[in-house]
Amino acid sequence: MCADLVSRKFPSDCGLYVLLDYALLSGRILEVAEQVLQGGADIIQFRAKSPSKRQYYEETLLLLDLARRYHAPFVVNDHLDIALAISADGIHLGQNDLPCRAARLLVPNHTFLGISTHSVEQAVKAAEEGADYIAIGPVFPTSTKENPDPVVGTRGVSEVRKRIGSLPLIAIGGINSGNVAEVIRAGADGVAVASAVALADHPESATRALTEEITRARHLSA
Ligand code: TZP
Ligand code: MG
Repeated sequence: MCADLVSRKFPSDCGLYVLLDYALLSGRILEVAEQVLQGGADIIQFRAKSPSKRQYYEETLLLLDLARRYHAPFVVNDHLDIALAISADGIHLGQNDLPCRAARLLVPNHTFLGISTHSVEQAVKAAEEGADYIAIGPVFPTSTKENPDPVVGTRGVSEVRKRIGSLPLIAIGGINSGNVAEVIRAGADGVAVASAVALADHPESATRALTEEITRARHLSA
C-alpha cells in the first residue's frame, strides 16, 4: 500500500476526464471540446497519434485557450516538450513513453503527471515513481486504442485502488453512461472517456449524462 502517495496537484474531485481523440474527431475537435466543457467535463486531454509535432502543437494552443475560458485543466498526451512549451496543466504518458521517473525530473511542480497503466504492477510502479494520478485500463473492450492491452475489468480497478492508497485513480476504456456507476463503485475517483462523447449525437448531453451518473454513483458509494 502506498498510502502516503497523495497528489497535491491533480484535481481530486475529477469525475469526468474527456479524451479528445484526433482520429475520432478530426475536423470537429474544437466544436466537440466546447460541447464537452459546456456539458461539465472536469478535464480535457488532447490525444493524437498521427499528426506531426508541429500540427499537434498548433492544435494544443487552440484547445488550451478554450480550456482556459472554461477554467478546465488541459492535458497534453505523449509530448512532454509541448506540454512544457505551452504551460499545460498536465502531461499524460503511457508505458511506451518517457518513463515516469525520468519525466518527474522535468515536470514542474505546478504541472501534474499522469501515467497510463494496464496492471496492478504498472500502477504501483508509477505511484512509487511519483505520478500525480494513475489511469488504469482498459476496463472494458475499446476500439479507440490501437492494439489495446487485455481488459482489466472492474476487478482490476478495485485491486489498483487497494494498492495506491488515496492517489487519484482514473479508469479508462469502454466506459459509458451505462457502466460508469460500477466503475466508480469499484474504487475509481473518476473516468476517462473518448468515444462515449465523441461518437454521441449530442456530445454535450452525453457529457452531462456521464457527470450525472458519476455524481449519483459517488453518493451511493459514500
Ligand atoms: N487507454 C486505454 S483504453 C483507451 C486508452 C487511451 C481508449 C479509451 O477510449 P474509449 O473510446 O473511451 O474506450
Ligand atoms: Mg503515450
